[in-house]
Amino acid sequence: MAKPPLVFVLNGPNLNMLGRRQPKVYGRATLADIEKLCRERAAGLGLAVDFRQTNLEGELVGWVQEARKAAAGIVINAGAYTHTSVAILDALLMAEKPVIEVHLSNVFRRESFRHHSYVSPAAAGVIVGCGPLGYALALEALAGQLRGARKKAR
Ligand code: DHK
Repeated sequence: MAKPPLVFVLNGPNLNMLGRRQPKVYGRATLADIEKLCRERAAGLGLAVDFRQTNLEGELVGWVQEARKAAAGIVINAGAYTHTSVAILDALLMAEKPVIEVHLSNVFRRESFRHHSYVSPAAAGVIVGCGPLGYALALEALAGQLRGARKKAR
């Protein structure tokens, strides 16, 4: 049987603190809970998941570069780097893979500096404010993108 397409689920700074970090904004789920949710949803969609978190911008850039060869698509919550990182945008544009951007909180109800995303220009879709469910929705959206790409290739 063919291997399931691999999706990188990449998480940026401070997301390792979920569960303890401003629960009113980010909820009580931990990153381990979100990883479990992703693995379950991915299995149902016929996808494999490589789930990672880092507090370092350069490491995120490296992982996006790695995805260029190793992954079929990318789900990314770049945390605060969403609002600052041209380097992550450049890496995502170079990856030429379907990208879905996720944010747990509704960034548009928060400070204005969170309203701008450097990730969005490289994203096929953006999911904000749905909490951990947003990751499951992102995987569903990505599965749809990958199915579409396969149909076109036939
Ligand atoms: C996570 C962060 O760490 C923030 O810096 C973003 C995002 C929002 C989230 O909602 O998942 O502004």
